[in-house]
Amino acid sequence: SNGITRPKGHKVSFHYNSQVEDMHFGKTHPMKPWRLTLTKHLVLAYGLQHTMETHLALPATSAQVQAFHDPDYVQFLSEVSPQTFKALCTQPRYQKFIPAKHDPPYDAVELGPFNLSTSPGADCPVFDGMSTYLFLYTGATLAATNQLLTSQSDIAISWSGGLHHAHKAEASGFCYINDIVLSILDLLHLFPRVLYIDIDVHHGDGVEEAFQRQPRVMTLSYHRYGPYDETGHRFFPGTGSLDDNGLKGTVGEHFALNVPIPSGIDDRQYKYLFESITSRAIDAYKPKAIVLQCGADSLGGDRLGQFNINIKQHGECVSFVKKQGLPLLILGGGGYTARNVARAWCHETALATDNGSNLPDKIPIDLIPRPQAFTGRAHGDGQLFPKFQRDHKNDCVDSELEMMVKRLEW
Ligand code: VJV
Ligand code: CA
Ligand code: ZN
Repeated sequence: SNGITRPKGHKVSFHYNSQVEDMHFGKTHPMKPWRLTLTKHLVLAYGLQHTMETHLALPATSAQVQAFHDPDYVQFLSEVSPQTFKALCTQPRYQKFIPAKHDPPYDAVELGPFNLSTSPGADCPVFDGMSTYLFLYTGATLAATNQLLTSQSDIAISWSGGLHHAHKAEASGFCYINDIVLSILDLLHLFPRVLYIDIDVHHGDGVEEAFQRQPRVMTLSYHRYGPYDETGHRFFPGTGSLDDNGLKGTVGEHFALNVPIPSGIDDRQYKYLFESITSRAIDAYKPKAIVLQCGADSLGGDRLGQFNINIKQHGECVSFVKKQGLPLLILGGGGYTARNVARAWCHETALATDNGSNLPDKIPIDLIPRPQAFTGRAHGDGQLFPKFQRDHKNDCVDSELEMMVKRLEW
């Protein structure tokens, strides 16, 4: 009735459990699970639930998580809470995971095993309900993956997933369980080659590392990368240079691609890089399935990001990948200016269901669940939030971007 239609010729499923919304990493921690509440409400307000299957996610099991992660780490994560943390830390089996000593600025927070901490400034804090949160976002991504494996969906969406920094036995950068690695391991049971694409502003280091010896997975990350700052650090996590191409001397060499980008990249420049490099990668690699991590911290105005990308261009990356017509898993990731995360991910949900141009700027009033929370404009017209959008110094030189594309041609 409001112009929203079902997609023609393909099936989309949306995997989510609202329980993840109630979690708090800490008072001023940048990661806000309630951005997922905003996303969900915007999706519902536009009636997009009628264009796809909505699946209530169940928690992943410890056995599923152990397909990638260390059993000791999984055990710890399944038991940890602010109440149990201290006692768990003293258990003998976890001693070898406690770092002896760490370098600044990491010494500002006291670290327990697995890079976990109860200090307020920690990247990976231990918080109330944390186990529930971790196993639920993983469960959502694995259910989405299963939809693709069984051909029940052509596109499966899991906005609470996409946590690309987690390692085998270590949390990193707000990520605890690497749902992406677990998903790709499942996809490899059926698909001979899987392409992973990561448009989060941060390097997808955890996924790249997990498959650095694996030619059946190609990882391709676009991210902010730059020189050392005054404090002796690079933009997090500091990896992902152009020369980082998979583990040298193994069959996995050449099956990781990295596109390091200076601050302030705009829509035109990002489109040029993304479309030329992604299409070359797909032509050469011929993947049978694609996993797309859609971190929204690459948007202009993000609290942590340093790009000037609009929602429209972010969405065009999704459309470009969708156009390939391969089984597609769409994941969330970073995104620290909550209202923009919701706008972007709702817009991309609409793109997945062929409703990209059907979202009016104003939400149909009778569909608004909580009127005061939104003022529409989910679809992005390239003019969103001008006062936030172009506030990063543009260090991107066209000729350098062009050279990068040339270097990545093979
Ligand atoms: O830059 C870092 C590491 C430090 C050490 C830890 N301190 C807290 C910050 C500097 C070197 N970490 C990054 C991690 C970014 C993770 C991005 C995750 C994703 O989007 O790629 C996928 C979901 C970082 N940048 C900013 C912060 N940490 C940060 C952490 C806080 C904070 C403010 C900024 C943690 C707690 C609080 N404030 C209260
Ligand atoms: Ca990235
Ligand atoms: Zn990020």
